[in-house]
Amino acid sequence: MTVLQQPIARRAVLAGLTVAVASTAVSPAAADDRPPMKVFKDPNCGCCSGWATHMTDAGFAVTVVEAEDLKRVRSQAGVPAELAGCHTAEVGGYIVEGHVPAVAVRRLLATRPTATGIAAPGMPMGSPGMESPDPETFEVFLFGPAPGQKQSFGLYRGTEQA
Ligand SMILES: [Cu+2]
Repeated sequence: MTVLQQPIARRAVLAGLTVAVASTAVSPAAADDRPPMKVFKDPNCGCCSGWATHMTDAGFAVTVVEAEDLKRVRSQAGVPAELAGCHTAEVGGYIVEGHVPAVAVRRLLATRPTATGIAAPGMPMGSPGMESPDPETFEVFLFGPAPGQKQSFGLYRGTEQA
């Protein structure tokens, strides 16, 4: 090891220690944590704004990006066409497609499965942003990273697990 490399190696060790300390202290801090989330939506989509508000209320630091070509955003994000919703979000290294409840996103970020992301395809009645007096039960899917890879991430009704 050269003299120049040494401080970098020491810094890496210190960074590792910082991560270890932070993860043991995660429980009390979790409530104040505001994971940054980017929401790509069509400028004219009202239910997309409703969903962004739901995520903000649930404690995410949401940035809305008005996108002209959501189909392109979706395909670049690796969302299979059959799982398409009306908006696409990025949070914690994952993609969240459509009207997924915040509790499902929290579970995704807490369990960190090997996947591209989760999706609530279509426009489920009663889902966050699609509030309805007659909510339906809808499925959230975990998808990727391999093309076509998809499994259930649970059934939801309104903002909660069904
Ligand atoms: Cu919608």
